[in-house]
Amino acid sequence: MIKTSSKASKTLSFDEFKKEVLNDYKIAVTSRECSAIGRREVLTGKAKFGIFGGGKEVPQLAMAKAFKKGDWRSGYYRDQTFMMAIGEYNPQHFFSSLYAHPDIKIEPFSAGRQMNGHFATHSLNDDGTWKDLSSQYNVSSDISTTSGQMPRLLGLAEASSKFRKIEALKSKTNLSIGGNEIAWGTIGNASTSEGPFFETFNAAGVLQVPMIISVWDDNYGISVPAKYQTTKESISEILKGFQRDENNKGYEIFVVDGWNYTQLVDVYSKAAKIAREEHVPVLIHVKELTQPFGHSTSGSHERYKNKERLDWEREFDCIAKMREWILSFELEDQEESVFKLVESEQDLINIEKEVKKEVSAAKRAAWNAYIQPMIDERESLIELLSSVSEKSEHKIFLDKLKRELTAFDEPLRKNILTIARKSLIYLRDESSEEKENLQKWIQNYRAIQQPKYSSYLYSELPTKATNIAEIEATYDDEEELVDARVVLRDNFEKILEEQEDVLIFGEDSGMIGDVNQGLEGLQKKFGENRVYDTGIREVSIIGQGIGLAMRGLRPIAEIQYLDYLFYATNVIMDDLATLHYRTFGKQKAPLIIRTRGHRLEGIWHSGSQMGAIINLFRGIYILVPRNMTKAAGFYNTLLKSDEPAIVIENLNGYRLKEIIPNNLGQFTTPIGIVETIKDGTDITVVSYGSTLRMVEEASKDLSQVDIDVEIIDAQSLLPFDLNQDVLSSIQKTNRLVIIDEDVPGGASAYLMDQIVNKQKAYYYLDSQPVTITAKAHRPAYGTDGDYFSKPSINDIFEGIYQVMHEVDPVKYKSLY
Ligand SMILES: Cc1ncc(C[n+]2csc(CCOP(=O)(O)OP(=O)(O)O)c2C)c(N)n1
Ligand SMILES: [Mg+2]
Repeated sequence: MIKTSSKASKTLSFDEFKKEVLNDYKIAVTSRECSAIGRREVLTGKAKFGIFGGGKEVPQLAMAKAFKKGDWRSGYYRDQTFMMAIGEYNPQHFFSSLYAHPDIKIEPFSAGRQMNGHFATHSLNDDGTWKDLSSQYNVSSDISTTSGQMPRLLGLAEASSKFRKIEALKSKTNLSIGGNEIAWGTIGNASTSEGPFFETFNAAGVLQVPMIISVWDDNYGISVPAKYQTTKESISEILKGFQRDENNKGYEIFVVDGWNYTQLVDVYSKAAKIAREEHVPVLIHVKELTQPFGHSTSGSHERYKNKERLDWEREFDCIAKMREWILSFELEDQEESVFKLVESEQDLINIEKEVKKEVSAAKRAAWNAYIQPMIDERESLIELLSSVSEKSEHKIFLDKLKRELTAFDEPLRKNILTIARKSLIYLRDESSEEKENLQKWIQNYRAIQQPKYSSYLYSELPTKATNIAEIEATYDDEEELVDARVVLRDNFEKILEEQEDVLIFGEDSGMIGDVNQGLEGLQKKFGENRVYDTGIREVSIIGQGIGLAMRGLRPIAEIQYLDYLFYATNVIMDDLATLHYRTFGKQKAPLIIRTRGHRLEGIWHSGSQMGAIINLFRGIYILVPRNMTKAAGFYNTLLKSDEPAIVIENLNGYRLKEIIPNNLGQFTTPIGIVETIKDGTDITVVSYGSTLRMVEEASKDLSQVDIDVEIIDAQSLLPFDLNQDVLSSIQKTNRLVIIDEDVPGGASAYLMDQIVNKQKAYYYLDSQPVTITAKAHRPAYGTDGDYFSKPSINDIFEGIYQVMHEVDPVKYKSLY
């Protein structure tokens, strides 16, 4: 593997300098050759899609020189040269990812789960513990949404600031050496038009964190030129107001041409010094880049670039310019001897020829490694089909299937399995040992293949959150009733005392201790580095949390109200929820998102959109505690494990009274376990959050009319009821009502599917299962708005009564 040394700042002997430059040139040419051959692989059908780093090679060599072990990158799909230059990527990896090889050892970024150009390194050992992140290069896993890499970058940078400022963290040297690490962002010029870029940019200026953003500016975003993307057509021009000066902290801003190797090396070395030593954010606007192969394999840039631009791109191609520079380089010393980087052009031609051979060999090796196992698997199926067809009445059809399978020169698993599964249709009323072998083969094959595509959505380790057993809250003999927010506050206090890596932040979380005072006084006690205010910027609050968590800290990021979580949908859904899955379990971000919702009033503060949350955020635990003791227990559980979660506290529960436990910080609420809060015999009612209190109220009225409901608190929507306790309840009552305040078809439909289909409660139901939900519209404001929008106690009573009326219309006479 080729690798740059990172000695740019040292004076090199000429020989060393020459070696480094030629090695850099070789990396750039290797990267370009990969792009060219990669494009061909797609156009000839061996790969589905390709997006490459052509035209951006030279600045990435410079960035790689300044990038040290312990540093982090959060970038995008153009960075293949950087990845090669730091030694984390080679041509065989390149082709393996193009083919989507589903083996993490061969395609180390995502085991083929992501399209090519989405880079990552491994942060975790096989047992889930952190690797020594300080002594390795760290690349946070890329996502495809343009600028989606920015919010996380903020947290990756902020972590250095925390490791530098918080004394107790200084011993965690596997995570950081005194906060000396830089978080490096890369982004395309056009993607700077996105909100997450501007939000992150401003936040990093406020926080003064060691972050360097490189903008690779090729003047286009696919076909759309800068004049439609950026005011004044220049991101550095419009961000000038962020430049620091004597009076104000801010950014250091550099502008450099992307084809100027020596200037780039110089700028990157200066930028790194500023960020690393002073913890000042830096923008490097890298201009005059090109895109020699167009945006991706989906189209050709000749469609939207005129001849003048195409000519310019050929002339200013960064590798062509670097080549010119190498050829023209001459250095005279005092004795007037002349030093050259190459004797003649032939030296470079030799490098270029060697690269072509190497890349071509790597491509063949990657393809063979990808295809050979499938050819072997096909052979074993053909054998099985042959033996089964000999004894079958449907030999003609089975032989046809066999011929179809043989006809695939390069079979995929889809082809193999499709034929295998079809064959069972012909064999459905036959029995033979050969058929049994075939059935076993199919089941075994699926059991081996499916996890390659479906594993690691959540942790699969013994430490996973759902394995943390319940520890019940315990109470003094003289029970003390307090405002429920005090339970939370005192529990957070215990957490902060006991776990020095926990950081809590959000809008109004610091000085006033959150809008409901669940953090009251904690900033004072633990300092501004542990409990702190942020700007109003939900997207980057979550990004901040992701980055901090990826670097081994335990952030609790607060989103003030549930409805504002949706500002951060992209970053939660695309980044946080997929991180573990998309890295095949090699990276994690155990971020806890704290928010408050349920039963708020009005269109903008409904706090009810649970259906959206559970469907968009698979990969994150979604917890809906009914009171603050349960909520505190969830925080305790989550901090004993290492997975991301959203905890939704009840907004209208903070001032209700709860008894303060005497084992704060210790008791846990189990994840994925429901709780039966009232036993009953007639009907099982499943609900969660604030609605439960109304269900409890309604159940009193129902008992007056001789209806005895069993009430189950779901508590945890993702995952739901791992022990199938709801099923046991329905086996007793034979009836089910699900109640929530989401829209019809929202979380109640999910619960219905879980209970009736997954748990198979339909076997035990004697009445139609019913959902009682809010209206389909956003809730109107005010008491009456709420009454007519969300389920009321009357609605709950009548909904349950109606089920019993249908069972026994004589006993439970119609109300209307
Ligand atoms: C949120 C989002 N919108 C649109 C796209 C589709 N898309 C992918 S790349 C791209 C252009 C990006 O241009 P630029 O940031 O300049 O990067 P370049 O490809 O030029 O290096 C677009 C529109 C996307 N991936 N994500
Ligand atoms: Mg661009």
